[in-house]
Amino acid sequence: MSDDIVGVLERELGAGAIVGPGHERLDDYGRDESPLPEFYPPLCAVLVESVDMASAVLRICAERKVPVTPRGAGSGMCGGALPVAGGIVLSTERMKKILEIDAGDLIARVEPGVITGHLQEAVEAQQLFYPPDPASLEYCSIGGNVATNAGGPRAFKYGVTREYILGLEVALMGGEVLRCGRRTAKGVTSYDLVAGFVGTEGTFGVITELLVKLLPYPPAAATILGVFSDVPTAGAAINALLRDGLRPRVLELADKNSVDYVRPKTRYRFPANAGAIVLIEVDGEPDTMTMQMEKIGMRCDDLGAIDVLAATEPAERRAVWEARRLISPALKEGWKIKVNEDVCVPRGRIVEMLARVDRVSAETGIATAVFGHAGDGNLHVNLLSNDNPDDPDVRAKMWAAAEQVFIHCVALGGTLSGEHGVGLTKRDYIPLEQSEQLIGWQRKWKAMWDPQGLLNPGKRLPLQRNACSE
Ligand code: 2HG
Ligand code: ZN
Repeated sequence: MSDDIVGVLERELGAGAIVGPGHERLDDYGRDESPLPEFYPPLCAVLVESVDMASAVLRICAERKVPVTPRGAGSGMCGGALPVAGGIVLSTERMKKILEIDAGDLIARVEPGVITGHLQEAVEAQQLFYPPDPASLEYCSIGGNVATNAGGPRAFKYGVTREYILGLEVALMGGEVLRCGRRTAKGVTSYDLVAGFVGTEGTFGVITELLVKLLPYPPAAATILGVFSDVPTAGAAINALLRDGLRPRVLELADKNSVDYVRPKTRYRFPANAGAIVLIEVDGEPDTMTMQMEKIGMRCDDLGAIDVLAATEPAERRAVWEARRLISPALKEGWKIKVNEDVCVPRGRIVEMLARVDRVSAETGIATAVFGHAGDGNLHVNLLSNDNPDDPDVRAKMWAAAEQVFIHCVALGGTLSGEHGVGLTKRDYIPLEQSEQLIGWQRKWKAMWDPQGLLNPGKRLPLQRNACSE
């Protein structure tokens, strides 16, 4: 690895682009929102402002065999943006321009550092809709969302990020720039490289521009809160609503622990007797929406809800959603250790998965909070502890419990991650779900884009013997 890489980058890109040794912010680039106690300071972070700068960084680093870890807003929960192999961090945080919003073509063209919530506000001002709504939407970036193929509550009706990415500009290791995809609503002329890049967590290339698909803004939306006495009844109600064929835009669950931790932090008054909450949101034309609300409310009553509350006013809905998005930060603040998983099971197995999480908690004595996108089978299983986070035995116990959760999830036909990605934290558990053959083909695919293994090394796939050092 070149010793003088920081000096070379400074000369080529200008000192203003470099957060280098001794800079008070450098350590920030060695952390993200994952539950890892370690931090991995890079040699420097390069804050690129254009595709040309990104391409130059990737050329310089490839020539000198320096590892590069791409980074968006650093809100990832699996260590995907941590420079575990050293080298440099390539941050797109300064690439914040919304280049174009076209209401006729129903597309937006944006840089990767645009904050997802800002994109939503900008398109909403033109009566347009960008549905993916990760809970971190106020601070995560659209480039990071593409890198992880982020989901969110509205994925239940509208699908995940991949469904909204029509085209990408990607800077590749070595400096080549590739543009793939299309501006049209349909198109099958080439292999679908866009889909191939989405969700690769910066291991294939660095996204420098995106063409995003938009929808017309739904004329009206309303939120319903089904209050249940316990999680099994709420889980069974979710399954029954799914079987009814109802398609609200959101079908979320939050257990008692999740609600109790967020309660003091939010303006929304959750009912005191809530043992579990089912959060449902409908949208559409006002009259059909009202019909849907009535039907869902009545069904919740039939299915054992102790209360059904409606939030139709924008201010009240904002308060509900603010509360929902605060669950994860509230738990993080409330516990010394929060190992959060995002397993996803087939919809028919939700109730069973919830029961198995309870079993893991009873067997290990580890507290849990479960919430998230239950309608998609995507459950945020949070393992919580107030033991010493620096004690390796404590951490080993937490990860052993997480492994049990993974094993149960896979046994039910599920997958380890529904939306947060693999990064570092799930990398070594992949063989629980995937065959050697499947992992082998993914290694070949990765090697095609990054033959020297320098781009975000040590992520996404289990380490091979003699692979990069950590
Ligand atoms: C959410 O849905 C996020 O709130 C965070 O995906 C989940 O902290 C978590 O477990
Ligand atoms: Zn989530």
